[in-house]
Amino acid sequence: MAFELPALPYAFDALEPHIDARTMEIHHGKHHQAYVTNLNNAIAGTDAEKMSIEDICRTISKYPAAVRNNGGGHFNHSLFWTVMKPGAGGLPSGELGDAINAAFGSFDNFKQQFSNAGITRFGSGWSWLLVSGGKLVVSSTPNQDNPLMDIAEVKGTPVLGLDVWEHAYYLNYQNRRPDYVGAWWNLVNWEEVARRLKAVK
Ligand code: MN3
Repeated sequence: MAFELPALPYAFDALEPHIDARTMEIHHGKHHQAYVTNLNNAIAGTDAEKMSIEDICRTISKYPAAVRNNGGGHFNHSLFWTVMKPGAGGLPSGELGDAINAAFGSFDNFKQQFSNAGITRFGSGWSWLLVSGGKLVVSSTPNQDNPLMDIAEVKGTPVLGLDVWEHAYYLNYQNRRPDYVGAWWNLVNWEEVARRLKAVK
């Protein structure tokens, strides 16, 4: 079965003022849709058609660049939409909050490390909070790579991801990536991050 664009779990304008409606409309309806379409074209008639996007990512070194770029794009954006929510942000609580404090010393340390990973990523890419070898760590990947991929520098299961491609923020923030990253923390859906962390364990 072909991969499909997942519906956004909120309206295009729901994340304003932090992310504007026009950016969301183009990002979801054009960029993510293109990754899905191009992925389906790239795997047409191959065994990958029967695989999950996660399993494709885990064995990505066996595939051509079109699968790596578009399959990564599909997985990454599918995660990205769910880890944001209108009126969210604040501090993670419960087991997730404890795990972040244990791994990074404090929430502020984590936030700084994760933000820097995105701000200092040259060109396009992502910053991640992931479980790697049983530990919570921060990493960054170029382009549409992700930590599931067998070619990733830091491998593991991502529970939070931030898109720092210019298409994610340019209309509103132009060259001010740090402002976008700073505003994005007001949207983090910690319940979804906690759910993903629990699923890893
Ligand atoms: Mn994007």
